[in-house]
Amino acid sequence: MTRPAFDLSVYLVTDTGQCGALGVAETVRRAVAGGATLVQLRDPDASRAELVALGRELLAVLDGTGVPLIINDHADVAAEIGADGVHIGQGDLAPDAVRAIIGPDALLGLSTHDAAEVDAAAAWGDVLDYLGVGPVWPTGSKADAADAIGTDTLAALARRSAYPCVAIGGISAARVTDVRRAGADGVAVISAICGQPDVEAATRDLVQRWASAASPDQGERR
Ligand code: TZP
Ligand code: MG
Repeated sequence: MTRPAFDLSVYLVTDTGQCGALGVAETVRRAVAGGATLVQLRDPDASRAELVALGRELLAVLDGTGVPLIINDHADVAAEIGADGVHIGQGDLAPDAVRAIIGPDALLGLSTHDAAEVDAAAAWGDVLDYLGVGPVWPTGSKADAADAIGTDTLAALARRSAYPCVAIGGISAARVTDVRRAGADGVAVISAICGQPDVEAATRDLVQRWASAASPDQGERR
């Protein structure tokens, strides 16, 4: 098992609509120039063929950058195009089924919303690599998002988790410090990057705020 090293700190989740005229590939290129550490291709409305084409385009953009490409939901697409990993939700294919499709060397993330899901995830051992936790705040980017959990619950879930945790949902630049203080390992964002007037600058702002925020093990809270 030789999974790529991964850094959850500024994790871009793409939204084709919010990327607008700039497009997903150019948004990803600029976000990575600004310091994004991980990219997830997410487009629930795309056909399989469109995902394969967009995924290949993003792999070309990311080639040589060291930034992994994760595919939302579609393990078969990830395997076909040679993406670095997959991110699944609670309602998707089970983690072991996804792992069988993507092989031992790809990354696998799972979305969680509460303590029961975080505890259940631990049973998957090294089938999983990281957890998504949220939505921390209400989000306009996912129509069927669960209720917001807030930063106290985020902190409790991050402490409880056997895996590194990336927080998601309503995370703006102004909220990055609170997320890091809660003990998460990163921020996953759509609207704080996609559709921003200056994608590279918006990403760099997230990166700098993350870098200058204290995590609980560095600061006063633990
Ligand atoms: N899953 C939980 S919240 C969310 C997803 C995909 C959307 C996050 O988007 P934004 O714009 O960063 O709130
Ligand atoms: Mg899903």
